[in-house]
Amino acid sequence: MTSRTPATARETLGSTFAGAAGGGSGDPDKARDSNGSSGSSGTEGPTGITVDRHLAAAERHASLAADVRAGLTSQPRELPPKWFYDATGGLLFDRITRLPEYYPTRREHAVLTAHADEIAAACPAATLVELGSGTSEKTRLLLDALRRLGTLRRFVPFDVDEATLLQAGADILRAYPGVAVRAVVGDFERHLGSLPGAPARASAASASPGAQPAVGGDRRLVAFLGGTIGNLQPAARAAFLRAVRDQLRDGDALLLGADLVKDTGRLVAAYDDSAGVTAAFNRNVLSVINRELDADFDLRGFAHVAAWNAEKSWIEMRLRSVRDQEVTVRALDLVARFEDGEQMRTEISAKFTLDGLRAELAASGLATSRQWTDPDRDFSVTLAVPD
Ligand code: AVJ
Repeated sequence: MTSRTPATARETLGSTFAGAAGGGSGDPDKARDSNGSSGSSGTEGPTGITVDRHLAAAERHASLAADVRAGLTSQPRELPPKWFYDATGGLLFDRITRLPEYYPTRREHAVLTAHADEIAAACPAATLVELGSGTSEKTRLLLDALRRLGTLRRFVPFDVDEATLLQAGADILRAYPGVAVRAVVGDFERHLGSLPGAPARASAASASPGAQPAVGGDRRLVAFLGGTIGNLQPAARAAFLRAVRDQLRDGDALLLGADLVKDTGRLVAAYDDSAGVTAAFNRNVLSVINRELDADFDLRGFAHVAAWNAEKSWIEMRLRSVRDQEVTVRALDLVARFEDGEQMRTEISAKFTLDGLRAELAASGLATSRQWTDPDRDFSVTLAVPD
């Protein structure tokens, strides 16, 4: 794909992905300004996929370089989890979701299967936004419910990985004729302000966030599923939730999937499966760095570690150097020496309580309207609205 700088690039892939009902070239979105700040119109027609890029390839590369430099030169060393997800990482994560030990995906699926119609009734949205959408599989349960209700008009998948987005968007377009797909390539910690139909907050609404009513067909349901919120540290979670809240108007809602605290043995097993898929997923971040930054990590030189941090209430994944070794990252002109036994953290996955979630949401200006779990109380889904 073309990479354009610096802000948003938009492209309508009408000819490639034209929907059955659309004819492919008449998307009124195409004429809008690149920040999507013209608000939602009542006339948007179903067409192909529109792509908003907030993260051009060059910027993504610079961001990876900065993260790796900071992570390898700090003590203890640490890499952020967002770089797991290249094509291989995406496939490995897909395999993780089907592992017997990895319960979150199945449990969340069960919650959404049981309660999608209630969710849709509570927020009869025209637009479903999905943050960190990946392959958008669970999304279909929500799309189906909104379609049954007759309110669904638009799907907005939001992800860092453009290839995944386009694939998922094309699948949805085929399965839901008449629904417009507007994909957003971005980092949900940085580019939330550019959701389609977002209020022009900078000028107007800072004094009364949430005060702009989401009239009728404009209503948005913003889903953040899978427990990905657990990848963020508490301060980053608060900032993220506040940023979401600032995008929500009256009538809009956030649907948050979050994993719950449980037996430590089950938690650790979910991140250290017997087939070694999670270990391969963990080491894959080293392959990404090797390829993108011309580094020479030997993947056999690092062992997978999963540990429960009770004080912080999160699972930590780490990579442990199995010998003294030296790694060169040529693109950064950096040599990193690892001691035998040294551990580098690669992910946190926080686990929550139902009360704790409600309190965190409230602290960010979000009132919980409904909260569901699976029968075993393994995983939670919370619906929250601007307070
Ligand atoms: C995609 C962030 C929800 O934290 O459970 C799975 C990622 N890491 N196994 C999680 C993951 C190891 C996953 N999230």
